[in-house]
Amino acid sequence: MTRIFSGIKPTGHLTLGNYLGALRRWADEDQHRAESLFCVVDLHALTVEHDPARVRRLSRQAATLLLAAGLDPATCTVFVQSHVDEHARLSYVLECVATDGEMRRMIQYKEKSARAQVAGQSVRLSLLTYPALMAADILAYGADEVPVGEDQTQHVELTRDLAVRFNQRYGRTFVVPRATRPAVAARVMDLQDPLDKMGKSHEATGGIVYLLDEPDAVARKVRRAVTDSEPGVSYDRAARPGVANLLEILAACTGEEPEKLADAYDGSGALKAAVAEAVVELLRPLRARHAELSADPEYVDGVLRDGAARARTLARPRVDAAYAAIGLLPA
Ligand code: AQP
Repeated sequence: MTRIFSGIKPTGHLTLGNYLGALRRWADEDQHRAESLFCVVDLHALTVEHDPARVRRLSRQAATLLLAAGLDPATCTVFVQSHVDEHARLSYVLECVATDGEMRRMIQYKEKSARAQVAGQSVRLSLLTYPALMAADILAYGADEVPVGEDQTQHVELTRDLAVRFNQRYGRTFVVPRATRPAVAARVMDLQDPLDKMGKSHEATGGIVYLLDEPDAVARKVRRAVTDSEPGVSYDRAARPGVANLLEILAACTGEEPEKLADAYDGSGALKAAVAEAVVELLRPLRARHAELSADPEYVDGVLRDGAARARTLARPRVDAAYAAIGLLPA
């Protein structure tokens, strides 16, 4: 049976980008068609400046949102990365397979290290080595598929390279995984800066729709979305990125094609009103379920405990095999 692994980083409140690019597909499709593991990758949240209490809070909130989005612990495995030691164990071995040049080529490293420098912060070594840990997350489970938004494709490509290289040098140990992307909304853009992706850790929040935003806040952010001075509505990502982003969000909410939707609106005001309504309705059940689950933290903790136990059982033999293959004496 196909195995799927994917994760979400508790570096901020989850956004509409995270939902349309990842969570929704995990819940509606992936968990039903494959043996799936979904993880709150909290170790990755330590690669940038962070407040420990906030990371703890956001980790629980992310896990609760995964369940609110429809992940069913009876159907898939939901857990927290730091609860399963195999991720960190394998990460070191993969750092011994990866090269410095490969890590420095990663776009996220370039963007986030530049942002840290502008903010006068030092760049953590773990920001550079983060893709090795991400590769370990995936390879430990023998995942065939990794459903991700567009921004994570490069990291999955690197994971493939590391798996192939390890297998060639030390004997076949890892499944070589592939990234799968959603048909639309693989890259939801910031409503205030449609050339930049909607990212949960960005400081300017005016163009970011958070999953737990009040409906009024969602509508306000959409109404204030930056578009352009062209009359009418047309779908052209390069020439009209703001309008295209709104059309793609609406397409993801309604299941229609962005090109077709463009014909249905004669101005950006009407388009924004439709997007605001569609997003508010999309998020309504998610918010309601999140409120119910938040009132029962013991249930969420129990799901995470059971999930980690199952994940450990799946990961340990493969990580032990990698240790043996690379030349480490069995304990
Ligand atoms: N804007 C986006 N559009 C579509 N998909 C997106 N994803 C993230 N942003 C968008 C997808 O969500 C999943 C989880 O992402 P992550 O937690 O691993 O972090 P990220 O990819 O680095 O995204 P963020 O939200 O922007 O976090 P920060 O600001 O901390 O870097 C992934 O499948 C991702 O592709």
